[in-house]
Amino acid sequence: RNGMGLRPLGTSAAEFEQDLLSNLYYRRGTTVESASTQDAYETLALTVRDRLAERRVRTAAAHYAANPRWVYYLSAEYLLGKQLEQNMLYSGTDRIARIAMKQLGLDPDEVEGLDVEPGLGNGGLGRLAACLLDAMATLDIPAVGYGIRYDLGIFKQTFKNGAQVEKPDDWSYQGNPWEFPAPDDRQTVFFYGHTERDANGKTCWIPGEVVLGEPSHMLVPGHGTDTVNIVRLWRARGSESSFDLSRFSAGQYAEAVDEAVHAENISKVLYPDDSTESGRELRLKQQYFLVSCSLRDIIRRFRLRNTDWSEFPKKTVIQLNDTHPTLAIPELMRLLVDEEGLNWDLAWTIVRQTFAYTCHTLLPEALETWSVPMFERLLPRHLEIIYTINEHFLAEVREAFPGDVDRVRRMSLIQEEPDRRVRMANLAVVGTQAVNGVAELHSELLASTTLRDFAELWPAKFHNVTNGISPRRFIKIANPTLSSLISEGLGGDEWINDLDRLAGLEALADDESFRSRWRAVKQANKVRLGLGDPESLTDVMIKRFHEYKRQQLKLLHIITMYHRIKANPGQAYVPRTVLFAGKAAPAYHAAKHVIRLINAVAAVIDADPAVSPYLKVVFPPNYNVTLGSLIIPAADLSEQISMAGKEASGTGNMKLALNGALTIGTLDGANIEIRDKVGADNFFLFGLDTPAATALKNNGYRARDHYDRDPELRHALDSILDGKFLGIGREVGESLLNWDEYLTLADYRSYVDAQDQVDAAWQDTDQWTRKSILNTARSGFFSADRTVRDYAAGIWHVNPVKVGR
Ligand code: 26V
Repeated sequence: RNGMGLRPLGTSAAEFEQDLLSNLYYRRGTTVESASTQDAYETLALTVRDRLAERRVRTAAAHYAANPRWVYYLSAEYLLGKQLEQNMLYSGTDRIARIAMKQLGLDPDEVEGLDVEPGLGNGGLGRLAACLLDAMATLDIPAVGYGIRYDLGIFKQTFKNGAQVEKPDDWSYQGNPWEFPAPDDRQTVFFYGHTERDANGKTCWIPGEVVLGEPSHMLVPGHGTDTVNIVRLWRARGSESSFDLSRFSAGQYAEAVDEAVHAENISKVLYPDDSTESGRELRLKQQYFLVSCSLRDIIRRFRLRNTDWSEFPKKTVIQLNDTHPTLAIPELMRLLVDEEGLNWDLAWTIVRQTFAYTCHTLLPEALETWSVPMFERLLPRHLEIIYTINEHFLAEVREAFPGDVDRVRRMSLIQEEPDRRVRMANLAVVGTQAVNGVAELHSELLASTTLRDFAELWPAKFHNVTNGISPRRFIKIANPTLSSLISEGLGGDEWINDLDRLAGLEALADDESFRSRWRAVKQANKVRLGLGDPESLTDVMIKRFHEYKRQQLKLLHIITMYHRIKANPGQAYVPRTVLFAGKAAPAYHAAKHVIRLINAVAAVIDADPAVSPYLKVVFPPNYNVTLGSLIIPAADLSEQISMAGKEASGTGNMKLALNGALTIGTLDGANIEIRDKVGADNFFLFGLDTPAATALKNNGYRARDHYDRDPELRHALDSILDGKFLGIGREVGESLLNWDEYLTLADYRSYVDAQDQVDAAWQDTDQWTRKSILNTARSGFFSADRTVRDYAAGIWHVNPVKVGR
């Protein structure tokens, strides 16, 4: 019996089968004879979930007893990926669950196929949040993730005539068996209204709208440990007072619920633009909704064991995932000063000690700012608080840099020209004890360019924490056959929680039979993926579409190969399958033109029998964690070709290297660290580095010079401009030739030459396999476990809490 006086759940297939039957009957109200596949799926999910529940209860008890320092991760986005497979692995039920299902006459693959991915994020930032939660649980760090439970996740991408068409992603219309509703912990959130000062000079906010935040949570189990943390997601609801009773009684039913429907819009949909600031009021409302609910919940939890506010920063660190949750800084000031009656200076000391900020970009257009009039209407008290923070802060700047008015203007929390806006990144730096970038180059560039003034004022505040990925999700689960081979090679599976142990594979890189098995696994993964010839070099570029990431450059290379094959049809070429996957923001027209052109080029090549034996371009729609997990294990070549200085880190680059793909890449983001680790011989480097790219732009870059000088480039661009690809892509060609913001043409020759080296290397099969093994063997550093240890030691100063029996 466990601590709850309950019979422990069985660990045999027979017991699992009994529990399936019982859950099917009591939770779904049906029997095996009449169950639908959906009934079977929900029942399986509940039966697996039950086996984590006991660990969750023990975790909560251990955390309560320890009253530890907590990490609270605030993020507007989480890309958790499908839950079923992961939870079967973490609960050790994968084998018995399948046996039990077969015993009941169910097809495990069909049943498991109904698991859906909650797409509550855009890309790298959202997936990083999920990987860090996984690693925190695995390392027994007491942590809670807070986010928004969007009704509609990232749109579903479809293609119509090769163009991206977005469809809504109603991911939970069947319900979500992984979620625990927690209605007792609901919170009240206020918007609009005005502020008033009472007789004692105390300020209070008289709000104009009330919305409820309803929490539910999903389990975040650790791997190989008993810890089960949670991620708590908030959903907006109209408050009772938002139902207009007089209208309801007068028979105007629909009108009576208008306000409630309006309130529920707050968590209706995820904003799908990553890296361009949208500035919409609803997005600011989402951000404040997340922050207000989460902070009240954090304080509620603090008060379970503590009374004294001075203890708060000792027991709490709140990590801000980019600037999206930065309103937490003025919100905590408001709670401490207006509601708790602390004096300003004490409150500010507490606030600054509590927060830390991770920046995920260098693109100036991605730095969030909010128009002051809009901000003031929605959050009048927060604007006053920001003004006061700014006054104190600018006094500090003036003291440190007397007479430097331009610096004061640049560092102000308020932009004055051309219009008045609140600068969220500045607020995030001022209100936190630590700021970090996500790769070494990125952190250096933050301190030397984007946030330079702040780094000069507070150099010790700036840190680097290089991103990492969950080895559970991205090799153990995504690539089971390679994982088995690795475990066999290393004589155990401890490497999954201790990724540096992959170094033990180095010796096997020279073992002929190990190499041939390694190749066979890659081959089988290509067959599983089912796109293109498994014998061909599988060349993948999988990421959001953005001009700075330069899918256009990959496309120019493909067109160049096409022309070479057309010109010399008799020759032997290295057969390639080029795989693109990724979404473009719905309003990002330039990126959508690139998507359309890729699909057109794919069709033209497919229809050309002289070329199609050597070259195939495939573009499966709707890239997400699930599709990525199928593609990554099948990849031979990883395209990481952003303009140097633009990609903060990249994490797909790490997933691909870990799965034995070789990288062709620029000296950007974490590519630099990948190359350092795997060795320059096992990485195809090309292109301008950041100083050279910056210098070129400053000295008046002319894309057309490259076009004029390089006949192959000219041929490729001309064919686009002449409409050779179904008449598609003129916008892409013209933008490259006339402007080329991201130096695509400047890097073209170096890129194509590097691709020729790729072809040459591929022809030496043994050498290629050796390099592939070495990529895996030397990728241990990119485990999210290492990333979390870096945060824990350098920024959070937290310790693990072991969950006892
Ligand atoms: C920005 C915005 C701007 C306002 C509209 C909505 C929205 C949504 C998301 C974002 C964040 C974009 C930043 C991002 O995803 N950065 C990526 O973070 C990865 C994890 O650190 C990193 O590997 C990628 O290099 C970086 O692009």
